[in-house]
Amino acid sequence: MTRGELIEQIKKKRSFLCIGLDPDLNKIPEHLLKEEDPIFEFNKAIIDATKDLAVAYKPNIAFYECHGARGWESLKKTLDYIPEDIFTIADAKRGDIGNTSRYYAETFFNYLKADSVTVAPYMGSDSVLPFLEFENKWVVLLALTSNEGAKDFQMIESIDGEKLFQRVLKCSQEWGTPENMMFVVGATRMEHIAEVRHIAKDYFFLVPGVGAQGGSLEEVVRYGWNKDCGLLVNSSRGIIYAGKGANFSNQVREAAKKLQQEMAEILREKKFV
Ligand code: OMP
Repeated sequence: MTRGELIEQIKKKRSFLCIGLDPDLNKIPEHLLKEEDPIFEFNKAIIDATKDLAVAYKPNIAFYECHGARGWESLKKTLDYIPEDIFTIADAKRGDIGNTSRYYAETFFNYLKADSVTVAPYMGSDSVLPFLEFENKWVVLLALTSNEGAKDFQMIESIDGEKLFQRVLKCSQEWGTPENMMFVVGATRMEHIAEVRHIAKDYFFLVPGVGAQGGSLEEVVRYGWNKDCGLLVNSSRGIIYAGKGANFSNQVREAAKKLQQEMAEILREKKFV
């Protein structure tokens, strides 16, 4: 998917919602456990209930890989099931020496056919560049993450006062462009999101941390908005586990709709739609 197509979807759906598909067999409704592929059935119900509200889905690979070959099968079926006009993010946080990264990229782009993959910048340019060689595919690069441990390395300052995440943001703009790279910026790091926007003006941010991790949509928009919206706000547990029992997908839809309506209001206020 191109950047223009993504912006078109945001306008059309009046939403910049990304739903995280992080299925946990201990949390999904019990009746699904009888199905041959409970994870796929769970995801399918969520996609059916929310596909008019979300502009992106983000399956986190950990929740599939832990089930071995069956998990990969569920992941592939899930990605194949997501409608073409919805942006897909394979949340795998990969990155390795060049030739290895190339095969990671083939896995997520050619085999799974995801639009994008999350990549860790730690190993530097040759670990990221192979992901950027695929037409209409995206790197979602970790810049400033939402977890507590983000401060351990990402906040380290060099002698001239530049923090590591700032260096990542500046340096990586020599590798990718706003057409094929986004940055992960956690919704729990509000004190820095404006700084990130200042360094990466035209880029989309994937913002996880709203919902279960306590981040605020309003603040994300206040500090992270750009002229093209520039935001994909993710919620995983806050949406996918909103419902219980046989009709769980009704409550899932309600939870997604609540966020989408807040987004629609913001887009209207910003005169974006
Ligand atoms: P919830 O906290 O359940 O909404 O899930 C957040 C999702 O975003 C999980 O799949 C995390 O792995 C992912 N995530 C973060 O929570 N923080 C980050 O800084 C980066 C990510 C990510 O790359 O998506």
